[in-house]
Amino acid sequence: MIEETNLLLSVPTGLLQISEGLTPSVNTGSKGILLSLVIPTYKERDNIENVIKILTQMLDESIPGDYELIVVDDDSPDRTWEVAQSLIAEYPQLQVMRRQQERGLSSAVIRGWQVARGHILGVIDGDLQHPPEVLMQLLSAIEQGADLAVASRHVDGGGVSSWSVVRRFLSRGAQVLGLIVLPGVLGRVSDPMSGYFMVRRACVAGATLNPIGYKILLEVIGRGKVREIAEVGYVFCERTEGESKVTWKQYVDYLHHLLRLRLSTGILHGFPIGRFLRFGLVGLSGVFVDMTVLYLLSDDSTLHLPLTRSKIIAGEIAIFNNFLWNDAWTFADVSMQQQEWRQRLKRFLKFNIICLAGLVLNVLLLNLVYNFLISNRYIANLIAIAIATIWNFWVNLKLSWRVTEVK
Ligand SMILES: Nc1nc2c(ncn2[C@@H]2O[C@H](COP(=O)(O)OP(=O)(O)O)[C@@H](O)[C@H]2O)c(=O)[nH]1
Ligand SMILES: [Mg+2]
Repeated sequence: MIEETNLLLSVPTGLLQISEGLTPSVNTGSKGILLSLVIPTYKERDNIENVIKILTQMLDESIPGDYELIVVDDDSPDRTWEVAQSLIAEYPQLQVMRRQQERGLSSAVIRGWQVARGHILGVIDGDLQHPPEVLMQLLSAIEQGADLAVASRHVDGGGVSSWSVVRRFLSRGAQVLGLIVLPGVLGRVSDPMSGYFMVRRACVAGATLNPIGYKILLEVIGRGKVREIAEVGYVFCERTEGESKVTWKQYVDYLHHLLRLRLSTGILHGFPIGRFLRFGLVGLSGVFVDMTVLYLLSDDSTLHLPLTRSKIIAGEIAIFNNFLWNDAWTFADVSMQQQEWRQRLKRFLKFNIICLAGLVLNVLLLNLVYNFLISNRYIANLIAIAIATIWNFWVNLKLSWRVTEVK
């Protein structure tokens, strides 16, 4: 028999929006806690008890009383919600929501967060494919300052146990496609398809999230206010009970989701426009440095060195000039976190290589544009410079001054 205290959570309706404040929960009447972990389930009858048991053991050891587990079940025909509900007596941190009107993984997670009381909101699959041990690493990454901590299959210590070649290919293909459509979102993490992460409530509160699709992380990064991201490697385990709900529909939903995010967040969303302008100004200063050094070295009235030699020296000094300014100004926030001498040198070498590649690109583009598009060499050169600058900027942003330093 189910006691009165073991009632199901009522399902929020209306917009998929998470509140800023930790208003006392209608169901429990108590105030805020550290962590709310949502476990979305659909036909996980044979897994749910184990999941709850393992998570409770771990969390009771590290943050006793300061967490809650929220199972959000979509009215599974195998009555997962009922099994979960029967566990509440034994696991007082557990709450269960049974949704009968809505379906879908993303909206399940959001509905769970809507009733959550935690300052940190998390999600973990209910099938034990997400190793619970990683949970504490995610939590400590947030406690150390990250806004979002993502369990990733694509950083050190990460992987998939035994996925078929087809599924690996589809997963990576989806990621590459997403990178093209939404670089500002998918480019920020190594595993944007991860369904195992934690985020500070403050970063997603107020945003209206979208229910489409399987990939709630994309919504969080795309619509939330997430600055620092930490990643923790994990191996996606084999399922031992139940089966995956991923079908072709999820891939179609994913495309739909990408396009919706793209359209609703605007073409420049995620593009660091201020940084790009600073980068452009620094580039301009480099032109003056280059010109001045070239004059000092090669002019008849000065040192009168051969032109090529002078230009190589002038170019390299300009690159050095640009690096110093970019490191101290354009990307100051990033370099401040990586001040070691070795790290600076590494950035400089990367910057140097990328700029040289940019020069090659510049020459190629100039030829292409001039020969095939516009027969005015100065306009052609401007176009080539513009494209090479964007390339230089973007690659340096991603490689030399990584905004998301992988922890
Ligand atoms: N509430 C809810 N949970 C879902 C739904 N689809 C999948 N899940 C749960 O989401 C988690 C991941 O789903 P799964 O099918 O294992 O995906 P896979 O691990 O990528 O193969 C599991 O805990 C599922 O039970 C859904 O439509 N609603
Ligand atoms: Mg799974």
